[in-house]
Amino acid sequence: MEKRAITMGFSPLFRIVVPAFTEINVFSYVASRITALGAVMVATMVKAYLPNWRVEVIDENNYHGGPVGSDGLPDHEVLQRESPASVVGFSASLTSTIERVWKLTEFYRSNGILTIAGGWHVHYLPEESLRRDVEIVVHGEGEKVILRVLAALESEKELSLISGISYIKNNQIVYNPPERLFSEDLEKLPFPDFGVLRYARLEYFPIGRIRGCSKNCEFCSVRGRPFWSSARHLFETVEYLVQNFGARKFFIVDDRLEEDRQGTIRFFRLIAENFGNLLDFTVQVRLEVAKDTELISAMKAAGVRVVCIGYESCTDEELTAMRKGYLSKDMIEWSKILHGAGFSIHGMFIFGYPIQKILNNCAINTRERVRRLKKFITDCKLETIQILRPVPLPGTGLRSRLEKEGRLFSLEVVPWSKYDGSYVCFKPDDMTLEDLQEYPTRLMRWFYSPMSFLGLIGKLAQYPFYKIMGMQERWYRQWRSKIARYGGYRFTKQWYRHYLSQRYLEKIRKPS
Ligand code: B12
Ligand code: SF4
Repeated sequence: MEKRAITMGFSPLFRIVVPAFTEINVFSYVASRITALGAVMVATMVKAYLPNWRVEVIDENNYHGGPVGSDGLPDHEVLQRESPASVVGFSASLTSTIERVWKLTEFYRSNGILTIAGGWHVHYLPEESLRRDVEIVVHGEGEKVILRVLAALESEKELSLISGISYIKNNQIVYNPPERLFSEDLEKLPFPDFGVLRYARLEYFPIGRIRGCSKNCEFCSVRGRPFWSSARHLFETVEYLVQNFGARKFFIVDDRLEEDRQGTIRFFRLIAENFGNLLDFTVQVRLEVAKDTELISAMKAAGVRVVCIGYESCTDEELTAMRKGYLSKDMIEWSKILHGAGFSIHGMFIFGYPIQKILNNCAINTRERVRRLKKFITDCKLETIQILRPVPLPGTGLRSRLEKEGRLFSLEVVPWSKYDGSYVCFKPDDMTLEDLQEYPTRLMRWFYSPMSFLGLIGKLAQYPFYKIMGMQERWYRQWRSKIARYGGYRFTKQWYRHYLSQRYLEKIRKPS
């Protein structure tokens, strides 16, 4: 496709779809209250710079009150009948949602609608989507590229002049690489306009300042030299969202706040000076941040309530194989420091990282792994946890390693939709298939036990005491984590029932 004519009325509609998680997942709840910042940013740009276009974002994970089909998912036939889109874009970062993207592109394309997709999954694997009804793949940041693509389509100009896209021409893939994955001038981007969302209810507003990451964890697909906007730009974004959308709770999506330490401290100080600690921030940081007293106190003063920490493992061998960049020695101590500063910790773990071949036949007995992890989680007194299996995501060192060793299940056996951390996707080398599939769930069920309900009742009963002592804030923090824990219990139970009904292990055992 070099040129593509599209049906455009007087004011064409550009719809962006954030595809549904088709599997129940530990993130399903939060996804129904937040949205994808990337999709909103791309839509915001179109709204700001192409005034003849109308734009909307349908987030299928945060979708309330819109038309739904018999599968319970948004009904795009009705959506299209109600407001016909000329071009439909897809947020295709998450591998686990790519089959849903293909299902929808098939529908739209068969109706003559042009389809575009952007995000990490299609960036690494453009061809499989281009061969399945995605007409244009956008690589890297989409804000500027989308303006060029829509303008070219409108005037029927050639796409070959646009960098950062790929498409098919004469049955061959044409790839025009982006100049770089992340731009230096994030400062010039408009504030995210969440008014572009249709049928969504936002509780957490995703915001961000830093893109890219200078670390190199083996399991992660985020690559690219990091760039950031100023602290003031993010502060003004918060002000804008408070004033225009009544926002109170924010999730800072930056992978590592510490990437620009000075800017992050400045941002939190600006927040504290102007809002005190009235707003509520959830952030992602690396555990070593505990050593940084200046950053910690700035975060505390600004109202950071929850820190999400990718612990990944408590075992040195696994941390080494993952290229995590630190060992287990100080991890419990650092967690204590973060608790001491008043943060709730959401601990993220990967169970059963494949280490045997990469670490010269080093093996740890599965029961020993389980014992160590339970002890570690108890010692760290984590408020909430997630324990997932290693996922060989496209573009990661982990995937290439397992691919070379011939250990990946084919996509016929384990389709992309299972790449969400809840399912084994490769043949383990130092434990059985059953252990890798079962133990993370058993650990989750151990943590989120039925006793969590009693914990909730107990906390409620303690309220008068905390009030008399003037410690309501502490009580509230603990109350929130009890609620989260009870929610975790209910989720784990529901997920396990769903998992058993699929007979997953039987299916993947067959071809091995
Ligand atoms: C916030 C976040 C979440 C939120 C998602 C909220 C939401 N609805 O989006 C939550 C916490 C729910 C989440 C969950 C998970 N996540 Co997550 N998450 C992120 C994170 C940290 C930030 C994403 C973000 O907002 N970035 C900022 C925006 C501005 O950038 P962007 O999204 O890349 O968008 C730009 C471009 O991609 C492009 N673009 C994007 N969409 C579109 C659409 C069009 C039409 C166009 C033209 C362009 C375009 O333009 C955008 C603007 O420049 C990323 C890491 C990262 N740095 O990307 C991981 C990341 C996306 N997550 C990842 C993963 C794997 C998961 C989980 C599976 C858990 C896990 N095992 O780690 C679960 C998903 C559960 C499931 N069912 O599968 C991976 C995805 C890799 C992959 N191939 O799947 C990432 C990349 C991190 C990693 N470790 O590699 N995640
Ligand atoms: S896991 Fe976090 S620190 Fe590691 S490479 Fe990915 S974004 Fe960077």
